[in-house]
Amino acid sequence: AELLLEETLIKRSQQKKKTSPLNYKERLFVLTKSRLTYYDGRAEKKFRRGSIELSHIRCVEIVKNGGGIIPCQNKYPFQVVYNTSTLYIFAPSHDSRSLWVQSLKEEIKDNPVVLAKFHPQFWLEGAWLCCRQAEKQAPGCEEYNL
Ligand code: 4IP
Ligand code: ZN
Repeated sequence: AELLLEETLIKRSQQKKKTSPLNYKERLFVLTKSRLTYYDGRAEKKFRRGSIELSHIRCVEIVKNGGGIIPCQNKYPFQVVYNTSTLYIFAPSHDSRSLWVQSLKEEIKDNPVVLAKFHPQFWLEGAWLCCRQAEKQAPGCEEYNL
C-alpha cells in the first residue's frame, strides 16, 4: 500500500498480559494507507514486531504528561487507541509528533469506531493518570475531537 510516513520512534510495551514488562523500544514505524506497522532494525534487515489496521483505530492524540518524567529519550508522546489496547509512541520533536498525529487522524476520520471520549494522560501502574479510574477499559474522561 501507499507509503505515507516512515520514522524511527520509541514505543512503550502494550502490556497485553498481566505479566508483561513495562519497557521502551526503538522501532521503525511505517504508516501506509492501510496499516501502522513497527519493525525492529532498519531498512534491509528489519523484523516486523507489530501492525495495526487503520480501520481498527479509535483515537489518535497527543498524551498530556502533566510534568511527569518520560523514561525514554523521546519526549513527545502520542497514543493510538485500537480494539481494546492503547499503543504509546514517543516522537523526538514537537514537529515529528504533529506530523504523525495529523497524518493518522486524517486516515481514521471516517472510521465508525472512533471514540467520543478518550484518556488524555497515561495508563500507569494500574490507573489512568487523568481521571484515576483503575480499570483499563474505563470510559474516556475527556471529549475527543478528530
Ligand atoms: C516486550 O518486552 C516488548 O516490549 C514488546 O514490544 C511488547 O509487545 C511486549 O509486550 C513486551 O513484553 P521484551 O522485549 O522485554 O519481551 P515489541 O513488539 O516492539 O518488541 P507489544 O505488544 O508492545 O508490541 P506484550 O504486551 O506483547 O507482552
Ligand atoms: Zn481519564
